[in-house]
Amino acid sequence: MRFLQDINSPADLRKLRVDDLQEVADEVRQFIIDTCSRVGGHTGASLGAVELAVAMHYVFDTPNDRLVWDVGHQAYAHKILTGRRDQLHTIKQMDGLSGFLRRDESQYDTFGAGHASTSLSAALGMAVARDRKGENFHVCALIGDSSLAGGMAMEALNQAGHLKSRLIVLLNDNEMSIAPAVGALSRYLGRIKEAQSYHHLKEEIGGALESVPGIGGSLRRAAKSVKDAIAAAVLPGALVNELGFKYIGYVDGHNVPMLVRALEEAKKVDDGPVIVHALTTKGKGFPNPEKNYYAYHATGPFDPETGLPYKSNKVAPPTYTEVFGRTMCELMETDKNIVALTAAMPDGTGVDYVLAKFPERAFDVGIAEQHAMTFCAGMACEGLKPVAAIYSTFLQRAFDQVIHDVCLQNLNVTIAMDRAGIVGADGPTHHGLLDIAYLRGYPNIILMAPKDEAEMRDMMLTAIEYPGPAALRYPRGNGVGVDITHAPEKLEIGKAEILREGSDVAIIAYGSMVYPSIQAAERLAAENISATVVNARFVKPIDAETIISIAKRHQIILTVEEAYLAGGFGSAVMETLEKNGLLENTTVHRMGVADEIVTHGDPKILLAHYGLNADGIADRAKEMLAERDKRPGAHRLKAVK
Ligand SMILES: Cc1ncc(C[n+]2csc(CCOP(=O)(O)OP(=O)(O)O)c2C)c(N)n1
Repeated sequence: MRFLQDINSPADLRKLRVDDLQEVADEVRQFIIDTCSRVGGHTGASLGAVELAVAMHYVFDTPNDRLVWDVGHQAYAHKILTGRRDQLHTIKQMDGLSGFLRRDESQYDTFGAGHASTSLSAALGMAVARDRKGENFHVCALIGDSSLAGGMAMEALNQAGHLKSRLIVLLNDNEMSIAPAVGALSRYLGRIKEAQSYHHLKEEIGGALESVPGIGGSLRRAAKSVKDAIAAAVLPGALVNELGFKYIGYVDGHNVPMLVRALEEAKKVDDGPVIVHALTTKGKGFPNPEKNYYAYHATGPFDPETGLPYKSNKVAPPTYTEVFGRTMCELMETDKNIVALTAAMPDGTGVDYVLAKFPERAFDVGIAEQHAMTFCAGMACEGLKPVAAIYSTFLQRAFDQVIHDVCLQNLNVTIAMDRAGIVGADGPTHHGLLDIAYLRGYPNIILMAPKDEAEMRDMMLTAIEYPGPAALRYPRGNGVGVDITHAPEKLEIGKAEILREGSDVAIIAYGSMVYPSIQAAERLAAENISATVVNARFVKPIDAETIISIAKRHQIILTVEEAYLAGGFGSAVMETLEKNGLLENTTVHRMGVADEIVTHGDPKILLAHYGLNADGIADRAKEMLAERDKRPGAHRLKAVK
């Protein structure tokens, strides 16, 4: 590597000649491939944005000028160029670099990210603050074509055009989300590209016509007016004229000198916002000749020669996502009113199975969780049974739509929350730890979590058949390996399942914590401690009858959930006990995630940190018993038992 080992900050990059930058980009690309082939990551997304990162840090005086990356999953080159090259191999691992951007990781990460479509709003805020303070730095937001279609980005575009603040938007247009980009905006960007190639083509034709002896001039004039009429209809007039943006484009997003020139031009625009439209290829340089865009976006470790993932010999049960997708297909076979929906995550949610089997009854709405929910509400008004599969963390975006449009009107919408709980490597922006708390406090909706993939199938049917709103949460990763060959069955709503009867302690578990609780009970049994284990199934309506009867039979209750404790499942159990005057004689301990930011890293380690595994639960039960025995009058309590 000729340049990269000496680039320890963007200032080092800026000492180079423009002519050297393409080679720098090549070295950065190779570095990403080498590193990601060992540790995995958002390989394809980052490979597509290498030249953009090089050009931006060359043209802008970072960190004085502010670069704001949307999502931040594509920013590996940015990390490499901003002093984090030698830590890139730690990306997404505990105590290592974040997979996204974090203000506390680097002064070059001007705005934390992880969820899409935030960059324009944040950048506009910075630009307005700059203007108010009379400062003079540049603000440049980098956003992908799919994230640009997200509601927030559209709202920011609207305000940016109105405010006329100096703001540069670099549009990374690769025609891809994680799956192929969808929607009218994507088509519009396509039309801009077509129009401009048409422009070039027409210029060539025009030149050829002109050379025709005698009539060349008039032929050329006729061609020009036709060209203009067509071009006026399709060129980026809407953005430029109506929204108040200037437009520079399109630019080859893998040609650094061209990008440098375009961004230098953008810097000169001092009377309002400007869009630089760069065309890129996702996964550019990825060592796999076959176009496999799903794999390009993010990968595990792979063979750097072939680009193929390393095969694991382990036979694992299907993932919850896969079971969801396949079960949807089964249920849709018999009920024609069921439709499926994803917000830009077809493969991440299993809706890809449905899109393949029932293309007319499955929708990818793009990065538009808010729209997704209200779109479902509309379909439910007309008698369809929409099932929206959205990651728990991304559903946060659609909170008001769930409340105001779905729950308030008591509509038959099912929400399948994938990746509920600790997700691991993607970290704080992606953990799905809040959904119980944010959904539990409003009437009409029913909330459930399966203990395993078979129960998940039952819950899917239960939710869809329930005439009002229903949501189920399930974790990232593989099921527990139970038999899923039987047809889904409807569950009794609000009814828990007692899995094991004991007398010393009762463990009431929700969803993913049921199996670890059973294992904990087995460990306790080996030490002569007898534990009751309850699979709560529902947090709303909660099974008050079972909880009351458990509280009457046990002095010690442990609740266990893979979620934030505040407002969560344990809180619901406490409320039930309080309502029934049972708190006084019962010691309750809620196990879950404390009120702190959960870092990224191996989910097993993170879960263990919060005691959310068999050992942690068993240990907590023993501690509670020991505490009880230390209390005055403990012998009396024991005797009563
Ligand atoms: C609110 C939200 N929904 C979904 C996602 C998942 N997600 C991460 S990257 C991505 C695709 C982004 O596409 P684009 O903006 O075009 O950038 P590219 O990856 O193509 O560079 C999606 C859907 C997210 N991060 N945030």
